[in-house]
Amino acid sequence: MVEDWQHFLLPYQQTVNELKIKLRGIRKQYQDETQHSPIEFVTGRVKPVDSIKEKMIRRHVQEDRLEQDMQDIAGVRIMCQFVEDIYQVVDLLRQRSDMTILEERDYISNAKPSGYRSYHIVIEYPVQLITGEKRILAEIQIRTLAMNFWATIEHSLNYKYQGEFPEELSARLQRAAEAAFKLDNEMSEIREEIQEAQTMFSNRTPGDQNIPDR
Ligand code: 0O2
Ligand code: 0O2
Repeated sequence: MVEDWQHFLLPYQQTVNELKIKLRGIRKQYQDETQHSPIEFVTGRVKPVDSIKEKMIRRHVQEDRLEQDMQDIAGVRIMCQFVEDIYQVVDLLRQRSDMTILEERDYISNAKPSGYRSYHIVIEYPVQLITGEKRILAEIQIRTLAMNFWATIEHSLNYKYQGEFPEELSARLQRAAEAAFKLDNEMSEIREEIQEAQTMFSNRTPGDQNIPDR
């Protein structure tokens, strides 16, 4: 039995915190250079203990195998404006020397039957503890804002229906996923125009925004 979950999860919390800071740092650097950032925002969480226990039962994970077999105890999510940004982020992550990519799962080219789309990367990340270095597995999910919108809503419905959606709802969710996919494609078509406008806007200093006096 894992007797002290708080103790067990501490290095995972450290991993999530460090990854959030590092990934948000990428966005800051693009902003500093007034370039379009492929990262819109970053969130992260340590999987709640109840979800860990539930997944251990569902996936037949033995407690002594938990660290190796449950890859998403530490999870960070990177949201992007455009599908193209996702692949740029993946390239950035592949070049980093502070983490090792173990697995990549492309649920964008291969959407899940539910309609779920995202790019998943499993990394091994070294955290420095007072007892020395520990290599922690973490899952990075990279998705567009539209994919995130769909996944967030589908996830909350999942809680209500415990994954057993009525057929009609399931079909509607699949159609909604298609619509989100179309939205992403439409946005990609006008990406250059959008980015030009965003760069122009971010170049303006507060003083020259020409806000009329009241
Ligand atoms: P700001 O100034 O609000 O943008 P923490 O790691 O403590 O900073 P926390 O509470 O752990 O944040 O939350 P989490 O879930 O890791 O990340 C939430 C961050 O995502 C917040 O940023 C939200 O503002 C940001 N966020 C959530 N939804 C959106 C969205 O639709 N668009 C954008 N641009 N950002 C979003 P911060 O870091 O708290 O700062
Ligand atoms: P959370 O923290 O509630 O998000 P498995 O859990 O067995 O399906 P596996 O093989 O370990 O998954 O990894 P996979 O499929 O690469 O990633 C699982 C995670 O992807 C899920 O975590 C979700 O965050 C997300 N995901 C996968 N499929 C769907 C889906 O159909 N809808 C939504 N909304 N999210 C999905 P968890 O375990 O659900 O945890």
